[in-house]
Amino acid sequence: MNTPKRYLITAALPYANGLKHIGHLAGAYLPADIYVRYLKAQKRDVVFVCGSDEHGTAIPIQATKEGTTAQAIIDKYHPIIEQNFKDLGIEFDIYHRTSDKLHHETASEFFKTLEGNGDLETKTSLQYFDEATNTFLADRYIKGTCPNCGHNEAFGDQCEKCGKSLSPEELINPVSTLSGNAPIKKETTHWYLPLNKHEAFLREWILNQHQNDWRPAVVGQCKSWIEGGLQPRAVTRDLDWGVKVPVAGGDGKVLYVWFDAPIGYISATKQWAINNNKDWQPYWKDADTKLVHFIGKDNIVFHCIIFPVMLKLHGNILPESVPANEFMNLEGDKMSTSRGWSIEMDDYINQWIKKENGGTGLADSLRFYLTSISPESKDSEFTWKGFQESVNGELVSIFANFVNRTWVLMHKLCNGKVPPIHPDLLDDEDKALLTTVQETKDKVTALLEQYKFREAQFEVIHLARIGNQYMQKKEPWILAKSLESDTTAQAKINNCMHGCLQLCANLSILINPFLPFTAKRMCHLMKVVDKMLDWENAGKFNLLKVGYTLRAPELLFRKIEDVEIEAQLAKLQSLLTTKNSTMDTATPQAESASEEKALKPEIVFDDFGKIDLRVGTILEAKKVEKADKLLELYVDLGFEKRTILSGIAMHFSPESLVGKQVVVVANLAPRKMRGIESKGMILLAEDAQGKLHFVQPQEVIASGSSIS
Ligand code: B3M
Ligand code: ZN
Repeated sequence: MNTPKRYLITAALPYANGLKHIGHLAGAYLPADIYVRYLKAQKRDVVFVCGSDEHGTAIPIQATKEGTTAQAIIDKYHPIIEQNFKDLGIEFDIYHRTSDKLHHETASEFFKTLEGNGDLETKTSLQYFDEATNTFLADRYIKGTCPNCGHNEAFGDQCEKCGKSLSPEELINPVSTLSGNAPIKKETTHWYLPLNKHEAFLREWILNQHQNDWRPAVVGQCKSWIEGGLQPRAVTRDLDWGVKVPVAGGDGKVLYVWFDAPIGYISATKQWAINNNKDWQPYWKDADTKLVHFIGKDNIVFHCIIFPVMLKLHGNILPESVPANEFMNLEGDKMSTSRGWSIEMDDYINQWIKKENGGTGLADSLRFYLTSISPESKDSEFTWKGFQESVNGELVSIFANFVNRTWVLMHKLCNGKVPPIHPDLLDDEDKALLTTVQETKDKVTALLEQYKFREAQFEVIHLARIGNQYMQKKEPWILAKSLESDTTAQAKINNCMHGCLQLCANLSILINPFLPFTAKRMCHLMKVVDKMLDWENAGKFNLLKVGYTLRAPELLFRKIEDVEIEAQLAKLQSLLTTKNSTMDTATPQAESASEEKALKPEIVFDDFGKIDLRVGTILEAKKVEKADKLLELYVDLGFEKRTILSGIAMHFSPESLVGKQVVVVANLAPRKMRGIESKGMILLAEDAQGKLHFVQPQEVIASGSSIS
C-alpha cells in the first residue's frame, strides 16, 4: 500500500466489567497509541477509536458478584478505565461505549442488512438450559472440562487456560454457573454467520495476500482455523443484556457480544464524526483508508476471520493489518485479576503517578518499560526488578542524563543560550552526529511502519547513548579550563553544545510517540511549541535558534529505589495470599478462580540439580510489623541459622510454628522485604481450598539434611 489517504486505528474494546491491568495496556493500547502518535506527527489523517465493550455475559456475571445491576457495573467501570488510559497518555480520539444508543442503532442496522441480504442462516437446535433460573446457558453462563487441555473450569465460549474457542456443546460435564446445576437441553432458534461459505475469500485474503506482511503468529492462528474447517457461527443469544435482535422472531434474544462489539469501532467513528463535524463514511468505506486493529492474541479469530467476513458482506473495507500481541506475564506467572496476580493500571497510577503529581515521568517510565518488553513475537514477562533496571539503567542513566548534562553545561558554558556554530572548527565527529540522527530517524520510521515498537524505541535510546559518547569525547568541561590559553576553546565548546542541543531537540521528536509526557517537558525546557515535534523536523540541526535562551535544567526521570520494588513484590505476594484465602470458588468469574496452575516448561536434570533443598527447623517465629501477611522465621539449617520471611501470617500463628521441620530452598538469592533480608524460601503445598500445608519429613531428622 502506498501512503494511505487516511487511517482508522482501533484498539480492542475492553469489557467494562472490572479494572484493566498493565498486560492489557502492553497488549493493545500502548502499541496502538505509539503508532497513532507517530502517524499524527507525520500529519496523516488518522482517527483512533476505542471504548467500552458493555455486553456479553461477563457484565451481568460481574453484577451478580458485586450484588448490583449490569447497568451499574458498566457505569462504574467505563469512566474509571477511560480515565486510567488518559493518565497513562493513551490518547484516543474517542472513547465510546457499546451501551450507547448510536451503537445499538448501528449494530441493529448491520444485522438487518446482513439478514435482509440473506447472508445469515437460522437454525433450530437443542441448547443447554438451566431450569432453576429459567435461562439458556450461553458463553460464560456455562462451564465444564475443556476437551482440549482438560482444564475443569473452561467456559462455554473459551477455555482461559489453553485459549481454545469453545461452544457449550464441546464442554465435558457442563454445569450452569448460575445455579451450579447440570443443565438440560431445550430447543431454540438462532441466526448464524455461515463462515464456511467464505473460506475461499479468507484463504486468498489472509493466507495469500497477507501471509508475509502480517505477524507469523497471526497468520498461523488464522491458518489453523481455516484448515480446521470453518463452521457457521451463532451470532445471536437467548439473553436480555445486549443489542436486541431487530428482526421477526428475535424476541428475548440479543446479538452475540462478539457480533456487536467490533461494530463498536464503527459506532465510535460515527460519534467522533458527530463531535468533530466530519464525515465518518470514508473511514469505513473508501479503499484508500488503512484500517489497523490492535489486539491481544486471544482476539485474533474475531478480528481476522469473523469481523472481516461481516465487513465484506456489509460492504466495508477490510483491515490492512492486525498486529496482535502475545501475552505479558508477571513475575513468572500468568497475569490474572481474579487471582490477584496482576498490576492494575489504576493501582500503578495511584501508587506511582499521582503521588508525585506526574512530575517525575512515572507514567512514561511505565510506558518505556512495557514497550521495551513488548510481547510482539513471543510472551514476555514484567518483573519489578526489570522495571527498576530499565528505568534506572536506560531512562535515567542514558536518556535523562544526556539531556540533563546538556542543559547544565549549556547554562554553565554558554550563558544559558543556544551557542553559535563555528563552521571552520567543525570536525568529523561533529559532522557525523547529524548523519547519525538522520539514519536513526529512517530506522525508527521503518520500524514503526512495521509495528516493531520495541526495536524502534531501542533505536531512540541508542541515539541518546551516542549523544553521551559524543559529549564524553569532546569533554567541553575540560576545554573550559583552557579558555585563557586556547583562543579556539569557546568555539569548540559552542560547536559541541550546539550539536548536543540540536540532538536533544531531535530526541524529543523521536521519543514523542513512546514517551509523550517527556517530549512535552522537553519542549518546555527548549521553550518551543509542540509543533516542533512534527516528524518532518527530525533530522534537522536548526531546530533551536542560535542565541535563544533556554530554561533551567529539570530532571526528566527519577531513579526507582530498591525499597519501592520490595514493597511492590511484597504487595503482590500478599494480594495473592488474601485472594486465595478469601476466594469463593462457587462464584463464576471472568477469569477462573480455582484455575489449576499450568505446568511450568520442562527442565532438564541439571536445572533441578541447581536447587539446594535442605531440612530446616523453625526456632523462632514472629509477625513482621506493618505487613499483614509476612512472618519472620529464624530457621536452623544445621550448618547455620538464618532469617527467612514467608507470606503465611494469614495461615499460621507464629507460636504454632516453633519446632516445626520444614523444607528450605537454601541457595536462593537473598531478598529484602520490609527492610529485612530473607535468605531462602520455605516450601508449602496448597490444597484446593487454598489452605497451606508444610512439606516436611515424616519424622524428625537432623537440620541441614539435604533433599534430592
Ligand atoms: N471485549 C475482549 C477483550 O477485552 C473484548 C474485545 C472486544 S474488541 C471488539 O479481550
Ligand atoms: Zn483448555
